[in-house]
Amino acid sequence: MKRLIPILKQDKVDTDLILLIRTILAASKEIAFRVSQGELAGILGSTLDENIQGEIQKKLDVVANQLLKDMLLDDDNVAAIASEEEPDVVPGHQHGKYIVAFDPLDGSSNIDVNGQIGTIFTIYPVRPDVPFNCERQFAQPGHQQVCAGYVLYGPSSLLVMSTGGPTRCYTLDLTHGGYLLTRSEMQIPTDSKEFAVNMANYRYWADPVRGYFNQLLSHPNFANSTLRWNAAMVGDIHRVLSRGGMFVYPEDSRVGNENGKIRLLYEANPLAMLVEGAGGIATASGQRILSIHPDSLHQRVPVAMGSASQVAVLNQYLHDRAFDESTTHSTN
Ligand code: AFP
Repeated sequence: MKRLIPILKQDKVDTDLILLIRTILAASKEIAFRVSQGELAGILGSTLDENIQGEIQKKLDVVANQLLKDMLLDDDNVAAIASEEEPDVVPGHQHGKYIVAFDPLDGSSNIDVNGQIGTIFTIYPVRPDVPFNCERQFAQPGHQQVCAGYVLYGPSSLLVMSTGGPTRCYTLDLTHGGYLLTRSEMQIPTDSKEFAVNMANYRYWADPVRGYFNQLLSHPNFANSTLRWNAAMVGDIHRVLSRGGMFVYPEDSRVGNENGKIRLLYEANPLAMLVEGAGGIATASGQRILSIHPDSLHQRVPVAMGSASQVAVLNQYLHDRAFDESTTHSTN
């Protein structure tokens, strides 16, 4: 089986970028080890602190964030860091070539139940036109990512990553501590009966979103549809990449969720790059996620990504309903 670094060299990835990816993966191996230790490492449960999203931080969130931050700040290639667990940009090295954003542990609510969790990361080239350590460094649309990936800590630890070409999957080999290539080109089936959405949020959705899911649950055209929900986007997207389906987190009426829950910079963009690299589509209110120009570090976006035909049907339905509503208003 092929090892990661020779594959990256074969893909002609810049040497400094390879070194940076190695840094992130070194941190991921530390996190994987602590996750596997669970209660024995004393890292289950919550801290007394809240992150910038107003969510109580889990101990493992804090540990994973610190590991990634410390190791990345030791890397001269890193100009700046952004994290779900950090309110502001963390300055790195003035002459660093890259900026890095990450969600150190996606799916935190699964930590204490031994469920799927993962680290999501993204790398952009540094912007030469703004100071190396300012928030505007991260105001780049997702199509400018030079690398996106996640490490899924499940029964085995998997790395799914793209450096602009295909989305590849590697498995962490605990016997020698390296990632080995296990799927060289992930390909999302164009159609599937599976969908992932938190149906408990139905009461908060707008009418068109409710209408689509009513149809999905009851219309004969959608017979055999099956719901899967991990409460960890990284796990849901891994299933979608593996056997198709669609992940949806729409905007809703709860305070703070006007644009949904998923963060553009370190969740939606990297996962969108992986989904597109595997032949799927990734949208926010019908727009390609990778073309969105960010307006803030922790910006949220409503998300629909996965099998091309399934996401297209959803977007068409929402588009038609929006059109119906606008024509009804204009004729009244
Ligand atoms: P965390 O970043 O707090 O772990 O949140 C995970 C997440 O953003 C995403 O991974 C899940 O799909 C989603 O939240 C789950 O949200 P619900 O609370 O609505 O199930």
